Amino acid sequence: MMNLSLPASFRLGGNAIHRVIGLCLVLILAGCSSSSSSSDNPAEDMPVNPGTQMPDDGGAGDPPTAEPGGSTSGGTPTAPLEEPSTDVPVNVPLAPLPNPPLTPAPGADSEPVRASGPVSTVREFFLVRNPDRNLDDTFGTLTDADFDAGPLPAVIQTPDSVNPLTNAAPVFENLNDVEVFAGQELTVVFKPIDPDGAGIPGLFPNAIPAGARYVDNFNGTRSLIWRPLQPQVGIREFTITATDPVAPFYRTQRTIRIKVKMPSDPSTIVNLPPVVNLIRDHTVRVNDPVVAYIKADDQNGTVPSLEILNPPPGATITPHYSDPKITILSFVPRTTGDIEMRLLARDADDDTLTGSRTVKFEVLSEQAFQRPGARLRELAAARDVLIGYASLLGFYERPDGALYADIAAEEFNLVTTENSLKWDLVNPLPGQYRWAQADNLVAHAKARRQAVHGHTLLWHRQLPGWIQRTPLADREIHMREFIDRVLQRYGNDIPIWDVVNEALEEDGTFRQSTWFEAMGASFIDIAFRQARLSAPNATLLYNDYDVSFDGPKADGLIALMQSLKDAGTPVDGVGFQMHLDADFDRYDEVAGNFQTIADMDLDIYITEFDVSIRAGQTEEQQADVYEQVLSLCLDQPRCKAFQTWGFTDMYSWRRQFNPLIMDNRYQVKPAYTALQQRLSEN
Ligand code: 9MR
Repeated sequence: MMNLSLPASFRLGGNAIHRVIGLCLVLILAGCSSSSSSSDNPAEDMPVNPGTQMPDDGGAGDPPTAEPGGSTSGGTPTAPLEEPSTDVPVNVPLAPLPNPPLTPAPGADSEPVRASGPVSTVREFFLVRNPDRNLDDTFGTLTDADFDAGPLPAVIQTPDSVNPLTNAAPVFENLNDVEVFAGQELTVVFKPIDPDGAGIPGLFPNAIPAGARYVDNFNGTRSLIWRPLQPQVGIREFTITATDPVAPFYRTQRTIRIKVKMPSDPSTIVNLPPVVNLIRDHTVRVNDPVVAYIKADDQNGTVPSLEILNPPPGATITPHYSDPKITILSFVPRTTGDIEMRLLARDADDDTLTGSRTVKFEVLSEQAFQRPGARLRELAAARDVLIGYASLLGFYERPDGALYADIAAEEFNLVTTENSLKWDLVNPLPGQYRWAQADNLVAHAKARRQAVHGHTLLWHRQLPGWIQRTPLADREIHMREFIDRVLQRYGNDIPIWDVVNEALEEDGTFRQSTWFEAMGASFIDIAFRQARLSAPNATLLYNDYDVSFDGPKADGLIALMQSLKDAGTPVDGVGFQMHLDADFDRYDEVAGNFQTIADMDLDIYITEFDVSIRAGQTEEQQADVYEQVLSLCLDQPRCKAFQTWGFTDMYSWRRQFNPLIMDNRYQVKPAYTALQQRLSEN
């Protein structure tokens, strides 16, 4: 294999597990700054202010069906490869994928079936759902033998700028694996120490077990407090990272194992009252079919019964096709006004234990949703720019699904798969595929003449547990097989793809990830090459956040794109996510960075635009940011699309900051009018 010697600073040296390697421009221009001044970091693993930057879904992320993603908790660390590749290959054709494949290709048993259950909307085609199968992820789960083998060693990440001889990595005091009986409360205290005495190391956890609390003790330590119940019996891992007080990207990661055992007397486990989930208040349109998925949950693992105390007239109640905890209520509101319902879940073992919730559906007339002026997609088409939104997973199973689908189709000519193509959803277990959500979205887009933007083939998040537990040496093939299978299915229907998402850290260095630790930076090149092979005509993008305005991350992006171009990697453009706040004003920097990317002969897509309204900020400020950034796109010939990350605040991942162009009741905000006006101007 022929390798190009890239500028030294782009080359990846040493063991990728133990080093965070900077990009050339970052090192040269920015001195490998470790600052992280992001305004809005949509990714999870921020070192500086752990805990404050977690993505806030506002409940928008989960599908209402019983098709949750796989575990995203860290898996069993595998032995690092001897020396990960340090060069990006140049114009090297990829070797054929192995035959037989490493994991089985999607088969007939993965094919979606026609949906039998009720849905809110979609008249143009038959909806499909995933086949009803048991998808328990036991692949590679931990055994007693793993637990008995003793604690895992620390993993230390050392940036180039740190000399371990003069600055020692943080250590954890008295941290061990633990055992607990279900029903008992467990407290694990994490005490990080800086051996140099330069201060108290920062701490951030990976994934916190459901029902556990991770608390700050305000003395430099944090605690994990957890009372596991029956469903949690087994062995799991909890990973925590300490950051050096002087160099925050100098990190020590420890993974502890927690063994949850069943007590000899199960009645010692507290029986918690059930709760009513999935459903909340909604605004709907008169005469639309409404379906409401209502889930009765019990943390003890039993299935509660559900009573709907005052259902709307003519409502039908249907069990869910595969999840016994979900009940589907369907009705068509024939008059405007409010509908209020009381929902009561009753414990299966003790019928005095109940949980309840009252929900209100506001039924408005058709006129209440009419918007003045021309639709955004008509205006955008006249400007030769695509206008897009990210579509909610399973929108057709939400109470307001009909309204959602109609407004989205009226306003946008491009739609991004917000969650429906993420790996944990599509391929939760080796050889098992769930295509229904994406199939439905693609069919809907076709029927409404929208192009689809595929998001995202490769990311460090929303990965199923099984892929994180695979040996490093196998990951390149797993990655290529996944890309190929998704593109084989959708390559003809989806013309634009985010091939690699968020490979850079805030300081412009490569992010430690399932992919980077196995292949070094060459995973990016390999992913693009595979994508080109599998979908030769698609537009292939690298997508990231906090790269539109100046800073080490933008420098890192530019260095990365230049290196990819130099290496002949088939990349066609950059997706600028742009999750901003309403006080944003760095437009000159954005225009400059757009131009730099355009000068590299790359297209520009504004992929995940939204503008949070923080304390003291106004909808007018928000509208101004929408207008200014749209202007930058219209003024830049290489800018092909302006895409917002959703369109109604109701389903925004940052719902509490109302970042989108319509409010929770589908009423237009000043930001909508600003886009309309700007698109109408010359
Ligand atoms: O909006 C998405 C949210 O519903 C998901 O729960 C979340 C899961 O990680 O991902 C959100 O979308 C992210 C996108 O895939 C990549 N860029 C950042 C977006 C916001 O977190």
